[in-house]
Amino acid sequence: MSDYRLHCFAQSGNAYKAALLLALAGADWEAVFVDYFNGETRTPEYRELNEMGEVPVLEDRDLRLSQSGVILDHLARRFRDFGPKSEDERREILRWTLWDNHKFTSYIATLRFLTKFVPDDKKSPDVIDFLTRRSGTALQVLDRHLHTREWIAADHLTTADLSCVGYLYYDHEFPHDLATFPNIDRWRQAIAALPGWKHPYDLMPGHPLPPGLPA
Ligand SMILES: N[C@@H](CCC(=O)N[C@@H](CS)C(=O)NCC(=O)O)C(=O)O
Repeated sequence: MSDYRLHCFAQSGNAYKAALLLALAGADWEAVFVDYFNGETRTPEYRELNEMGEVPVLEDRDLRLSQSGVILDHLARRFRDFGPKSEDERREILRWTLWDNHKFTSYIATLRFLTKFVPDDKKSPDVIDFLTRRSGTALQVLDRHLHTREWIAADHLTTADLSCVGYLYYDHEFPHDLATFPNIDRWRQAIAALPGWKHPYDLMPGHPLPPGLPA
């Protein structure tokens, strides 16, 4: 049995945040596939695993954690890497992780879901337009922040970077060209150059989706 079990699926950038940390840390972990696109997270069995009905869930022996931010915090303590080296860094990591969950991943993930996975006849152009503008503003915020610095919250890679980068390797799947955010582009390529890095579709199960589900 592996040290860590991560309930995940390939299209989940929130799960990727945790999977990427495990991969970069060289951890002994296994992916447990969640059949999200066939409704598994809405089943009573899955609600037993996570009352919030969300992916990811991490199992570490008897501990069962949900919320990627909590999982990242836990794993950073386990591996003594990716975490804060001072009180200032701890606050900065928390600040950017909260921002990511509220203003960055939330908009980009929802925008990508609507544009890539919802059938054309069910798409709402107004909602897509709103989310494109909100996520564009958030991308500008992060790009400006990275103008003068290599990493988001410290002078080394932290869980704040792993949280914010969660959806940014699916960039051909949402309507923003990341080349127009040069600091973000440089930073995400620096993460992709780290030993152990893999694209989410190569790190977690479930890609490509079977026929009949959105491509
Ligand atoms: N804030 C949560 C978001 C998790 C989340 O939204 N996960 C998606 C998959 S990427 C999900 O399971 N959604 C199911 C639902 O909202 O019903 C986290 O960071 O873990």
